[in-house]
Formats: sequence, C-alpha cells, structure tokens
Amino acid sequence: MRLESPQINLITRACMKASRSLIRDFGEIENLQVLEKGPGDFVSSADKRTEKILIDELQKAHPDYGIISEEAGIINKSNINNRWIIDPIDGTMNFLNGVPQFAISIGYEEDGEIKCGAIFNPIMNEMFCAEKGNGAYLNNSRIRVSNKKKIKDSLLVTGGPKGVSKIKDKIYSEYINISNNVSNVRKFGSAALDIAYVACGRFDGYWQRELNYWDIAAGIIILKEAGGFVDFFEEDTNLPLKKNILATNSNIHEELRGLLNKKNIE
Ligand code: 2AM
Ligand code: CA
Repeated sequence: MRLESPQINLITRACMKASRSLIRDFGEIENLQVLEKGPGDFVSSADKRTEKILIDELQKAHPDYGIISEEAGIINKSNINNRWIIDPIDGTMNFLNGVPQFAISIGYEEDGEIKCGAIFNPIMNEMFCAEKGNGAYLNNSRIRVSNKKKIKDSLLVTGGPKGVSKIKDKIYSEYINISNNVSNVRKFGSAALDIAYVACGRFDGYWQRELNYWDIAAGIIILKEAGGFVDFFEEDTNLPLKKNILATNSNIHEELRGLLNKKNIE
C-alpha cells in the first residue's frame, strides 16, 4: 500500500487484528437468534471485545494519545492534539440481525484535523483507507468519487431518524423532499460504510442528521482524499461530538444542500 504514515499502518493493523474475533462473533449470531432473549447482550459484549483489541493495539504504540471511542468514552482527555476516534462496530443493528453490512472505523486526528483513517468491513474484506495528501484506497486500488453531475440522476444514501430522535417529522420531510428530486435513495444502516461508498463512487452522496463523531471521523478523510466534499450543517457548539453531515462527490453538493435548506413539504 502507498499510504505510509505510522498512524495509518497502526490503524489498519489494529483493524485486521480485531476483525478476527469480530468475524467469529458474527458467526455466532445465527445460533443466538433462536434464543428467546435475543442476541442483544452478546452484541454489546462483541462491541466491547472488539474495542478492547483496538485500544490495546493503539495504546501499545502511543500510550499518551487521546481516544474517543463509542463504548469506552474519552481516554487521556488532556491530549487533544493527538486523538484516535474509534467506532468498534458501526452498523450494530445490521450485525445484530446477521446482515454483513457493518465496519470497524478508526480516524486519527491531529491538532483538530483528521489526518488519516480506515473503515474495514471484515465480512466483505473491504478496507477503505486514506491519509492526507496521499489519496484514498479500497484494498490495493485507488478510489475516486463518481462523476455524476446532476442531482436528478444521483443515487443517494441516508440513515433516516434514530429510534430516539425528537425530530423524526423533520427528517422524514427532508427525505420526501430529496427523494422527489433524485434518481433513488438507499438506506444501508452503517454511516461509516455509507460515506466509504460515496468515496468509491457506489453512491453519489450521503446526508444524515444526529450522528456521532466516531461514526464518520474516518469517512471524512477517505471521502476528501477520493475527491469528494464533506461539510456539516446546523452545528451545535455545545455538542461538538454530534454531527449533521452532507457528503457528496462534490459535483452535486450545492444542489443537495439547496434541497436540504428548502422549506420542506408541510
Ligand atoms: P452504530 O451502529 O455504531 O450505532 C444507522 O443509521 C447509523 O447511525 C449507524 O452508523 C449507527 O451507528 C448510527 N447511530 C448512531 N447512534 C444511533 C442510535 N442511537 N440509533 C441508531 N443508529 C445510530
Ligand atoms: Ca456508529
């Protein structure tokens, strides 16, 4: 691979290592689904197991780096200059249901900017990774965003509202508004993979409200290095880890932003 920073090497190595137990755990899901209790508890322990392997591996190299991780929270809080941003399983609901659309996502942030990152789907064996200035890759091939120019021809992806969302109506009306103006919209259930798929041209754009920073940290650099454009809207400065994201092939960005801003159907 042509990515050479010590951080990206560390991230991809940690992903590969953690994926072995994650694949084993995924194999167990089918058996667990027959239990009345369901696999919920098992999934949360799979999440924690994966996270522990990732954190141990990253900390071995840099015990002083800060970490923001979905389950473990914030580690080494005082180091805000060098931070790993980790989501051990993005697409937990898919994982829980035996759907192989989930990924490990790790970004490395230096002085407030994501410098490199990887998103790894261990079942498909697809490793998306990028580092600033050196391009984005899917396994060993360079990736680029699609060349679609017009929003009306575009295939987009979104996640819809979460169960706990207080703004479901707003999110649904944005969905109606956007889907009336594009070729089609998909809902795949993993924010990290959604962005990675925009980066490699499978989708032309992605929008989503109410995400967490760890869902998309790695995706930011992968999309940028693949020639895409990512920005955040309606940011709440009191909640810096909450994100509303717009991520596109860059050609359709303004048009999609226009649709999001448009007064929604009453
Ligand atoms: P997760 O699988 O790590 O929870 C699903 O639409 C996407 O939104 C996934 O990337 C999922 O990440 C993310 N997400 C974050 N918080 C969520 C929540 N409370 N409920 C459902 N999905 C959530
Ligand atoms: Ca997530």
